[in-house]
Amino acid sequence: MANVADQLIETLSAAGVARIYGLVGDSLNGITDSIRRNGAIEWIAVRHEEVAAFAAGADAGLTGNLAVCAGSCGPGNLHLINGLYDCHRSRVPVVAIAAHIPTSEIGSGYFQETHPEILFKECSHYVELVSSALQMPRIVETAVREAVTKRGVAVIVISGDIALQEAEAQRPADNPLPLLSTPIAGDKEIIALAEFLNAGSRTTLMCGAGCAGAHDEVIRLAAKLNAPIVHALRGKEHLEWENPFDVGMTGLIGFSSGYYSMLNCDTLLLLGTDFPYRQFYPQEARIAQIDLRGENLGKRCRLELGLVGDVGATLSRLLDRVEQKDDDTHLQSALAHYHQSRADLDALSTVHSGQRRIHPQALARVISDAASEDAVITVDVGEPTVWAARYLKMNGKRRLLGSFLHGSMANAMPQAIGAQCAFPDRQVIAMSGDGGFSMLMGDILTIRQRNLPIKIVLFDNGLLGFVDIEMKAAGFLPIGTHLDNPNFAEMAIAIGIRGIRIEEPAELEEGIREAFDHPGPVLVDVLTNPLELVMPPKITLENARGFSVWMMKAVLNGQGTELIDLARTTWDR
Ligand SMILES: Cc1cc2nc3c(=O)[nH]c(=O)nc-3n(C[C@H](O)[C@H](O)[C@H](O)COP(=O)(O)OP(=O)(O)OC[C@H]3O[C@@H](n4cnc5c(N)ncnc54)[C@H](O)[C@@H]3O)c2cc1C
Ligand SMILES: Cc1ncc(C[n+]2csc(CCOP(=O)(O)OP(=O)(O)O)c2C)c(N)n1
Repeated sequence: MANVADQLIETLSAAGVARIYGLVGDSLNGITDSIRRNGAIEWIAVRHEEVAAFAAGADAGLTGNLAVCAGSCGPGNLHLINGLYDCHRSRVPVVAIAAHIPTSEIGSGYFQETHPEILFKECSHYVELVSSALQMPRIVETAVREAVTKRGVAVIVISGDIALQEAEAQRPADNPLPLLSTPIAGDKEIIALAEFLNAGSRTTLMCGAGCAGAHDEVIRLAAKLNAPIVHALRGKEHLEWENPFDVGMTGLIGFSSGYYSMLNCDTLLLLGTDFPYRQFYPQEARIAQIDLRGENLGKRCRLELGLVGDVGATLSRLLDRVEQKDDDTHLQSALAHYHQSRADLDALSTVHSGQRRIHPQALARVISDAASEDAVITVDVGEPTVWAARYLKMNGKRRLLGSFLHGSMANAMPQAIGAQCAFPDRQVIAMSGDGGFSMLMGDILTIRQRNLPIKIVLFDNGLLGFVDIEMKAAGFLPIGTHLDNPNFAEMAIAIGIRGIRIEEPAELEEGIREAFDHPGPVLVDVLTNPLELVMPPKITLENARGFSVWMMKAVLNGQGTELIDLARTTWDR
């Protein structure tokens, strides 16, 4: 006789779920037992539930399919929360199973009691308590549809005793997944946008994650408008490659060419981006935006025209209505500026004979050169995000994952676990900070236990580096940023996986290639120079005090030469 847990698992399986990431516990026993008996879904056991949530998020983000994670009651599901915030903010479809204390004890301050419906509220579209077998399978089907349609997290809260109750007769739907269609802006709106663009003379396109799959349409539009293409970080993997209009990323860790291309335009079109830092948007330009979500239109800057629709589908209908521009002065200035910025950054990534420290820029470049054609690269929050943004070459097949919206440390290794489980034959590389890696280090044991051939490359600078520079730039003396690290390569060997330590610049290329050629899991502990993200010039203690680095209009270019003035600046500054 089927029980409620069986219905849950059967419904998830019908929705195409292949794996559930989690950590067992008494309150989950009915569900894990059902997974064992059902056999269609694999249980991926991790050492920390936060890892389960990050891994599920990476799985969903890469495959585009629904992914699932699970935690036992109280502390077990509390541990999921940070990872679920990341999934929710990154808009990947994830269902979380939050097991709950026995129904008879709810409200009594019982052992491990929490109120998951409250706790998960902010990091989900849907969180519902199953308190009767009669609610099933509807609650699970609704959770699936919420996660997939709205893109984000849905949480099913279920007590162990309910999971074990006999199921009611209601059969789960054969396929609970909705068929999604592509929203396209209407004719009237497309004509308005064409008129808006035709009226501009110095147009810039600012592109984000919503341009996934729209590479060619965006390039064709740029060609018609002679428009430089700036990207936000999450747009990098979709647009930077095979793009003659690319002028780099904007933002604190971006290229100054990205910033100036936006500042110096008279017409700005935002495509599938929710780039959050308002100080980097131009004040004077006329701005239009295309986004799937109407609520995101004009959220970060003053908009003249906002269109709801899919970028690719909307642009393909717009293109014929846009006039070909002749004047390419704006584009050429932007490209020249970009090539200079690119050359300056590339110079920081070369290895010279006689160099004593390994520059993290060089490490990132070597990773990019050695990674396979379709590698999945995950990057930790902190300086690894900076090096990835600047030195990883994308090609339309590689994928780049980070905690770009939630900004949580320790994401890279957990996301690599999800990526490798979803794609066992693809190369998966985690670019980890020493702080980030050690935060959820326990799950290197999951990598060993499952023999996942992940390449962990540790940027071992002995520092919580990104915060160290933030403290200095804001006029504080660094405190609590020093890390007294062990030899992580020896630790990996003791754990039972390949460990490689790289201390000298001359060993860098060979060490990374050796690691990437190794068929199993590897940890490469690379001692990198801690002092790399030089502070922008001219920022005095006085004007910086009280502001975070994020509030400054500055680009940390590694040479201490970029301060973006608050005043309007021209190309020949
Ligand atoms: C340490 C650190 C430093 C960072 N520094 C920078 C920086 O300097 N520069 C930078 O750019 N970022 C930086 N980031 C990342 C930044 O915080 C944002 O996450 C990023 O800029 C958002 O990129 P996005 O706009 O492409 O993606 P999102 O914020 O995900 O926005 C995508 C938008 O596209 C819409 N959309 C999705 N699909 C479609 C579709 N098919 N059609 C139309 N619209 C669609 C969505 O509704 C959303 O509004 C940093 C992050 C970290 C952790
Ligand atoms: C969970 C969490 N705690 C704290 C922070 C603040 N923070 C952002 S980056 C960072 C330092 C990261 O250090 P590390 O992983 O060693 O990378 P590095 O910047 O040194 O390369 C910290 C503490 C955060 N983003 N997330």
